[in-house]
Amino acid sequence: MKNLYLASRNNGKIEEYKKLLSKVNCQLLLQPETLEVEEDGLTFRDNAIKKASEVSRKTNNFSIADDSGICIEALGGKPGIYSSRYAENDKKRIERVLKELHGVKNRSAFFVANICVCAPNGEVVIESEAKCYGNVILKPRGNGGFGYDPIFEESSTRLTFAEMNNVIKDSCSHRGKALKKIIPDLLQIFY
Ligand code: ITT
Repeated sequence: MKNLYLASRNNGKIEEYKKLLSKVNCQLLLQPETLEVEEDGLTFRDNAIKKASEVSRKTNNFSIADDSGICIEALGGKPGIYSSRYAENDKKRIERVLKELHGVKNRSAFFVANICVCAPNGEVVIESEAKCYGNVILKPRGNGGFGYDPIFEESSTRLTFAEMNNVIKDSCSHRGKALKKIIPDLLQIFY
């Protein structure tokens, strides 16, 4: 069985990938503690490639990374690629977004996930991107998930990501949809 390093330090993402990759015949390993990747790209794609290729090269194994975030229309697409850096923790990030949207009628937003898989030499072998549309609600709802989940109400279900169980979130989320598209490619490498 081939190894696949998950190039992420985000526990919320890690839990999602453990389930999303359960049908792929790989040994899922976590990014080495000592490996720090600077996210200085200007697009989700740049950052996803950077994370996956550095982890692949340093571990000499396949790796998978995503760069993701929430883009809010009334904020001109912010926080976007800066979603994880918008404040020091999830609670403060949510507070900042709700404050910036105070009194704003247009609450449209979407999540993006750009996934990149690299070969042991750091070469990009699979890429995928997907979005999930919804609205930023007025106050948090639900106890599950991570990040901005409690304030993002997904359009088709009218549930926040934090109100969904894993199966529902994976079926409609940016990450779930981006990963689903590349399952056949992953199965060609990991068999
Ligand atoms: P890694 O780079 O180590 O994977 P990170 O948290 O820094 O962790 P990103 O740079 O891709 O990852 O930032 C993504 C941020 O966007 C994340 O920290 C959350 O704040 C937010 N985010 C992404 N996907 C999300 C989801 O499904 N639910 C809630 N928030 C999400």
